[in-house]
Amino acid sequence: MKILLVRPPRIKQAITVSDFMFSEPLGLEMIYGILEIDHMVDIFDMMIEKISLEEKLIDYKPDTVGITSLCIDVNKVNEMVKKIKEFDSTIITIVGGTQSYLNPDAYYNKFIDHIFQYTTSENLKMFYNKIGNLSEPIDGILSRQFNFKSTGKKSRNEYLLPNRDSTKKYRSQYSYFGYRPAAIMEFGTGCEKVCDFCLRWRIEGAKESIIDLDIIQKDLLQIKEPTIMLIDNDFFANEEKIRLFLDLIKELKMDKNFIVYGSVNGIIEYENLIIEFVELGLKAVLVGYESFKESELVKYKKKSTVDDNYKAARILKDMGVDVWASFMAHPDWDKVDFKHFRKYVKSLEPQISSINPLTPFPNLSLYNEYEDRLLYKADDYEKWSFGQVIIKPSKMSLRKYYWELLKTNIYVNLFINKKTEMLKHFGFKNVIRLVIGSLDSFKKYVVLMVRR
Ligand code: B12
Repeated sequence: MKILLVRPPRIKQAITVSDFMFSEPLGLEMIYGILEIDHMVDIFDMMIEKISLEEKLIDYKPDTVGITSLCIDVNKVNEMVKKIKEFDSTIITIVGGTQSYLNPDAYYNKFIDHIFQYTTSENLKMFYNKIGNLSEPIDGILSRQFNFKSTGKKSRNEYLLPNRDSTKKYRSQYSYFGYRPAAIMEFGTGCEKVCDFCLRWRIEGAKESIIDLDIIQKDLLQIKEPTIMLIDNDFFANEEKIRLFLDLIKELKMDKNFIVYGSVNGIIEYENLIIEFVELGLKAVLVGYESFKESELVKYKKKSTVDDNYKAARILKDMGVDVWASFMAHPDWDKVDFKHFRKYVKSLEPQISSINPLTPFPNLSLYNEYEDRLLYKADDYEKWSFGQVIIKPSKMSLRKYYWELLKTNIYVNLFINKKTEMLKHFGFKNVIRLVIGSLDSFKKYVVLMVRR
């Protein structure tokens, strides 16, 4: 069987971070690792490719095309499968990824044959061995021939050993902020913090667990890039986890730059372990400070306070670790709030900051809370990028709110983001790439503002 695995192209009209954070399609590399044993497989990354999908179909002649997808990709994926079926109706079309886990119904249409709601080595092997000849539904797979009904067995995506060589031709372009090339991997899944605005624990579960160490070890040894971004929801979740990872990279004599997502609480609690991690290559931590208001942190069910944010910032600064901070703009902020917020960001002294409007994704309880203030419908997929204002502001017009966001972003980029430090760490070419990426998001904000 000839299998083509595709990542959809960038969604031009959506506000995304993919100009700064542009990592490999890890999910596709994982299924490649399983499927290559019995089949001929190729990955086609349309975020990079210059040739069109039609050209690839003519050239590769696949029997089946599998597409990965995130929330904003739905319309594009549905357009792609239609084109594939029009090109050759016998090609079997399959969709997987975060969107099919969270909202598979977005794909119930006549151009899609199967949806992987969750993926395990077991359902993958079983499905691809029986493909085109299914007599009954398979766990985790919603097939059109069974009216998109599965067996009802619930589970989650399994973390499999990716084949990193499957994206060899693209790897030099995968990056994380200024680090390029960079690989991504996960060491522990799940998150026990269960913050109200966050989707990640809904995808991976509310329980922390370490991934099979055999997979981790094999994976660490196959990664050739000098930088590894660990995509764990909170790398500093507990002492045992950090200890285990540090011992492992010491044992494997890894000489890499590491970037992690880390919680404020973890930074404070495991300061001593983080000092050790810095000696072993930790370069930057993505920290969700989220807000300057105590009341909002409580409402978001964040387990940290405004004061904790300052403590964490001080700890990382003293260790010389870069902080890539993220914040959420609340729709009830007024002009004065934005002003206080800018001051607050400055006082935390992060190297880089990003500010996203609060996004009550349909799978979150926040969605019901803000349902009557939503500016877009749940199926306006391209709008749900976490970069666009989704909740109607209460203290100013939408245009003024966009203006405040734009002003804040410009202020942060010009006066807070540390350009000289970035130049030192990332080099001229990478900084230019980041600046161009920021200008592109500014441009999109200006368009949104003017259109209002
Ligand atoms: C790495 C990452 C990225 C990478 C690339 C992701 C990719 N798949 O292409 C980059 C940096 C480019 C990225 C960008 C964005 N991301 Co992102 N990202 C992540 C992150 C941190 C990890 C995703 C990951 O690799 N998981 C591990 C892999 C193995 O899981 P997986 O892809 O689901 O794959 C498994 C299965 O689904 C299955 N599978 C996957 N595809 C397919 C296909 C087939 C055919 C089959 C059979 C199976 C299958 O195989 C795997 C095995 O189990 C998650 C957070 C998280 N922890 O989930 C956010 C996350 C997925 N991103 C998110 C968002 C919102 C975005 C952006 C829109 C943000 C923005 N404003 O820019 C952009 C969109 C980019 C674009 N299209 O232009 C949201 C998704 C929300 C949603 N409902 O879809 C998440 C959950 C973070 C969040 N905010 O909550 N992201």
